[in-house]
Amino acid sequence: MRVFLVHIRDPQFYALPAATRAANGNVRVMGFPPIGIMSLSAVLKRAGHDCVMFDQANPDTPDDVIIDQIGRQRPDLVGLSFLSTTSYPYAKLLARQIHAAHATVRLAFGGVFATLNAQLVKRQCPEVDFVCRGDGEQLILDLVERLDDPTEVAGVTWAKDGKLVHNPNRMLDRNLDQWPFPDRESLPLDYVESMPLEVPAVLSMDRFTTMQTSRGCPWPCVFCDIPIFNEGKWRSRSPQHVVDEFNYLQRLGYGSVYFVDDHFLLQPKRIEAICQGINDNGVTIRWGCEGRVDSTAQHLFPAMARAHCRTLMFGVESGSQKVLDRLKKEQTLGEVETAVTNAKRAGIEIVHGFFVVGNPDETVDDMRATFNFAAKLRLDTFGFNRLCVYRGTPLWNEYLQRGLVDDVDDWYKYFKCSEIDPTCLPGEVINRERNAGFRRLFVYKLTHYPLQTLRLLRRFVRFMKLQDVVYLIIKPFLGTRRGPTKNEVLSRAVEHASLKDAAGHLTQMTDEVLDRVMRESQAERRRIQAEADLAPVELV
Ligand code: B12
Ligand code: SF4
Repeated sequence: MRVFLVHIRDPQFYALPAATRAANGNVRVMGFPPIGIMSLSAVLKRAGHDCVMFDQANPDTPDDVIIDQIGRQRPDLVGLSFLSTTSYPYAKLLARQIHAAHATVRLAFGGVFATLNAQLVKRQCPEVDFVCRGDGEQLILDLVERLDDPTEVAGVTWAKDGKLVHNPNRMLDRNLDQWPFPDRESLPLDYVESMPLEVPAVLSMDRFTTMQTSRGCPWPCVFCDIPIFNEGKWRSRSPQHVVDEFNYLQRLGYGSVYFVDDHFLLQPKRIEAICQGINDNGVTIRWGCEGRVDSTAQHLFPAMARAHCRTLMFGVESGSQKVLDRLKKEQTLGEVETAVTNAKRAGIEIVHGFFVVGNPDETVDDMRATFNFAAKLRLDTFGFNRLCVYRGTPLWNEYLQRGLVDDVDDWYKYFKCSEIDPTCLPGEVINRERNAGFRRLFVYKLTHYPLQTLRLLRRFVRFMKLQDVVYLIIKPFLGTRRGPTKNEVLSRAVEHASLKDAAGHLTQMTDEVLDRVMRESQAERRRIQAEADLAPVELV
């Protein structure tokens, strides 16, 4: 069988650096590689199938090229993979375009959002034959064997004689070692390692990729989809399997890896064995991961640093215990301080804190406490996002009960909580407090931790345009801006607030408006890209 897999990109969450091509001719993308389709491609190829991948970030294969290739190569199945609410509109559009051009080609959707909303997605996108739920490895193998009648394929939502059929869930497979390493080499793209800051902070120009060593997280945070997607379970690969992948990546010349695990820090013995294996095998790849601050593996932070763990990211969320409890984060401010201090003492170079503002029942004092707390912590970098609510999460269910959202009308929409929940502060107040908080935080950092701050900025200056670094520093002092400049659009960040707003609005448009907006935005991106290709090379 021949399968096409397309990673749907939300343009708000990746960037093409001004120096678009690497020395090997590959296009450079500032963003994470599409490890979902890479995992499926490896599985399909091992089983003897033919698989061609596309990443929508690749300017050499825009949608019309993908559609054209479908016509030429006639795949038996085209799988569209996307992560979240904000990428669903793009998946929907491409599916419709493919269907319009090639009505007989079989289409499948997969990923977290599709999993959690499978029946609704199938109803809204009748042109998509199969909405695939949960892990895709065994599912896609089963599906390609039964494209004409997927009755026996667990985890698929489809239609028979015009009626929706929701096959039973697939049993969660705990044996993750059985799958081959992702097929990273078949896409002609080089991914650039960058931090999710307001302006993209390029960390290195090493060959960069992601790895998944575990799946899931068994905590109950009200805003998070992960426990539902993984049925509250945490599953992991064996240390040996992870170390084997590190060895393999080192042979391929990768210098930097980020784990997309939801909670890497869960099992001390496993972490210890991975670190030991990395050192014993002489692996020098630098890596980063995320985990909870109440991890019992903190005594291993020094071992992780020795095994080249460079980045550690914590979901701090808030500096108010009241807000943490409201979010059911099940962590204390004391635990946050301890974890950050331990990580810095252990020599982890970049310790990042994810924060959320605009939470239910949060007051101005709570927000101020959050920024003051962030200032005191020895964090190197921060992200302060507005809390959003996604269908499937406990918060969504609470909002349903409170009548703030409607499951029929709102399931595919991206809402900041403050837009719909009267117990949140109004948006203007949140933004005002956030800007003021940033300013206080930055001044505090510069005066209390000058070396730490300057070291980090020096790292950024190595790979970023000076004007971007300057912008990163002065942004909190600028007040309200009018929107991104062309340069910012080009080298723009994963966390760019105004673009994220645009992404949110996009999820709420009618399909007709969406179609027009998409065409215009694609034309705009092509135009900007054409200019960028002519611009002088700025990255090393
Ligand atoms: C890494 C990551 C990112 C990265 C990079 C994403 C990328 N381009 O690869 C960045 C930082 C950019 C990011 C941004 C955002 N993210 Co994010 N992200 C993740 C994270 C942590 C891991 C994703 C991953 O790589 N998984 C590993 C791969 C192997 O799994 P997978 O892609 O799901 O694929 C498997 C299956 O789903 C299935 N499958 C997938 N596609 C297909 C297709 C077919 C045909 C089949 C059969 C099967 C199949 O098979 C694969 C193998 O088993 C997830 C959490 C999670 N655990 O999923 C959140 C997550 C997906 N993100 C989330 C969100 C909300 C966002 C943002 C909107 C955040 C924001 N407000 O700024 C943005 C939007 C991103 C976008 N639209 O592109 C939410 C989505 C919730 C929702 N309902 O929308 C998640 C679930 C996190 C959460 N805590 O709730 N994210
Ligand atoms: S600890 Fe992190 S991954 Fe786990 S449920 Fe909470 S937010 Fe989600």
